[in-house]
Amino acid sequence: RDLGLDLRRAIDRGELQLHYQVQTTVSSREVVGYEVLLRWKHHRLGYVSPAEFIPLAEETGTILTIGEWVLREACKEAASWPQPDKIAVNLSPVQLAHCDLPRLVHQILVETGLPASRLELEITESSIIQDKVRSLHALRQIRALGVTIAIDDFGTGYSSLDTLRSFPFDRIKLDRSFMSEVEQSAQARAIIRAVLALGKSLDISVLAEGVETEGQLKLLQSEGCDEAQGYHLGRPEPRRSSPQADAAAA
Ligand code: G
Ligand code: G
Ligand code: NA
Ligand code: MN
Repeated sequence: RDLGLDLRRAIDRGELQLHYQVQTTVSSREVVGYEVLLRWKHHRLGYVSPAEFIPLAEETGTILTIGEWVLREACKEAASWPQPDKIAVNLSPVQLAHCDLPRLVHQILVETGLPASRLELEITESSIIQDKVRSLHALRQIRALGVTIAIDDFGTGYSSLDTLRSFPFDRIKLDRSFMSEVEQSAQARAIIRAVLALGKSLDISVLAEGVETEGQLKLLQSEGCDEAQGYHLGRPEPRRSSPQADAAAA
């Protein structure tokens, strides 16, 4: 059967859902925002991983429709929250290459009433490399709206430093592969330290992804890392959940 066709119908069938994963400060675990993670509950197959259907959506072009839906739903949802937490939305390179993206982002912000400063867009290095001049132009226009831009999975691309030089990112998201090795590998620790120093000198905040243990969090704290995200702080969940609210309820 045709998964691509099913994906095109997924929005109308109500099979797409947004999950939210909390991002916190390292020192006091205050909420800094939530990353939106898309989930597809296929009517027969059950949950299909985004690692599987995002590439499919990119190949078929369906990602433009899906990406717009995600952005609109995420902004609508965040605008309804009692606290002005930030919402971070992943962007596909295909969306970035599409010329109407700055206009679409502007339109959705106006439509949903979400202040631009509460929206962050996460992009990977590879999405810039594909058509650099055009991508950077689009990113500058989006940033001029007051939306912040994070570079995702930092450290896994082949030209991280060149990317940082070309665009004034607001946040570096250090790839979770460094975190998984941090307690065993002096190299991983050295790289984290170097990225933190880089962030400080460029005045870009650094968020460590994939924090799964208290030990990893302690280590980040001793290295002076600002922010973190990972299963230890909160799993992606259908509704926004705050570690502080959980603590207060306990
Ligand atoms: O949530 P999970 O770890 O299964 O996500 C797998 C991959 O899918 C990650 O790389 C994540 O960035 C990506 N992803 C999740 N939600 C979205 C989305 O809304 N848009 C895009 N483009 N990618 C997403
Ligand atoms: O590529 P991106 O960083 O957007 O991917 C986010 C993905 O990472 C999501 O699929 C999410 O489910 C997953 N994720 C979030 N926190 C953790 C964690 O602590 N450990 C692992 N292994 N994956 C995580
Ligand atoms: Na991301
Ligand atoms: Mn990432």
